[in-house]
Amino acid sequence: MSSFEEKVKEIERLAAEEIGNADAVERLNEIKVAFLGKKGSLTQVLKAMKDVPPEERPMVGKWVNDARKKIEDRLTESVKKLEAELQAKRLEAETIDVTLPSRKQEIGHRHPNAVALDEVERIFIGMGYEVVEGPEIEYDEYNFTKLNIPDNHPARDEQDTFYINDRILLRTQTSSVQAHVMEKGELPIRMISPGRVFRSDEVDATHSPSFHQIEGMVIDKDITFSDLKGTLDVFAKELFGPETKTKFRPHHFPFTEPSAEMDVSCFKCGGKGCRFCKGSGWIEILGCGMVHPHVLEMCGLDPEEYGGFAFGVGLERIALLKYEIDDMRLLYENDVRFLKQFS
Ligand code: 2U9
Repeated sequence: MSSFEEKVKEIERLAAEEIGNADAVERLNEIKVAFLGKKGSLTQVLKAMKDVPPEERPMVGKWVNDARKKIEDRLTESVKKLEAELQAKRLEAETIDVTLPSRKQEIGHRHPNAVALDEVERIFIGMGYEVVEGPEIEYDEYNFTKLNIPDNHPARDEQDTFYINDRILLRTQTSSVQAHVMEKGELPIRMISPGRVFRSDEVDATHSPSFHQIEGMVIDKDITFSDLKGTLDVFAKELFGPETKTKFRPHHFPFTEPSAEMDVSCFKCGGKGCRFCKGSGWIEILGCGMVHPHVLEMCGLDPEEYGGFAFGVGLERIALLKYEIDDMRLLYENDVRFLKQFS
């Protein structure tokens, strides 16, 4: 064997050995440069061709080319193999075990106000009432004047009412919605108006500057105080259970005459007296009365022909009582740990 042939074979053997030992694509690139690059060992052999007799040069050229081809093939094959191994490792690291239990997602819950409102609406819709909503920003005329609360009435005081300007305010009661409906003059009226109201109150366990009311009103011919009592008695029994008793105490509101407050027998102790009803056996629940003739007149109705009753109840008060929550602030914080008790 000529020394050239031996040299080429030796280079080929060395390259094969180094390619076999390479453990990274970068290393294979280095090997490529070391053997096949401009200054590579195989290229050096070609450069030494000038010392070869001309008739032997084609033979030497063939050896070199064959060796180059073999080294290139080995390199390509090794690159492929290493990349496949790398990909396999990556896939293994990224494997997801789809049989593992998933992390529990906290989902939202309905607010006690929303649950209580649904219940109240269901009861009144069942008695043929319509649910009407109105604007939270009102004219003082609809919030006060038409409800028989004159200019000098203490309820208009800055301390109780958020005024936007001297005629426009954040409504302090949803009765303003009723005043609008009466003015439309489509009679008879049987409606409730639930919604947010605003009063300039300090926050404590039973007060908030923003809370919700549900006010109701019936206007027709020949409506009596017995209609009021019967309707609200049905409402109380539906809301707190069929054994619930009701009691009406005289009261005063500017927009109703006569006026009353309704108590329900304590649904905790059945009326015997307990901590819940502070020993009295009764729980105050709402205000009510016969719509004042002045109010009817100011809203465009003839009090000689039409009359009716009205009532108002605080939604938060219903929610606190029904779900036995002892601090109203819990209703405004929206802490999921609190809300999750309600479905
Ligand atoms: C018109 C005429 C009269 C609605 C009424 C009450 C009594 C009442 C309060 C109870 C607690 C609201 O949530 S609360 O602060 N309301 O006591 N509301 S009679 O009377 C009306 C309504 C509309 C045109």
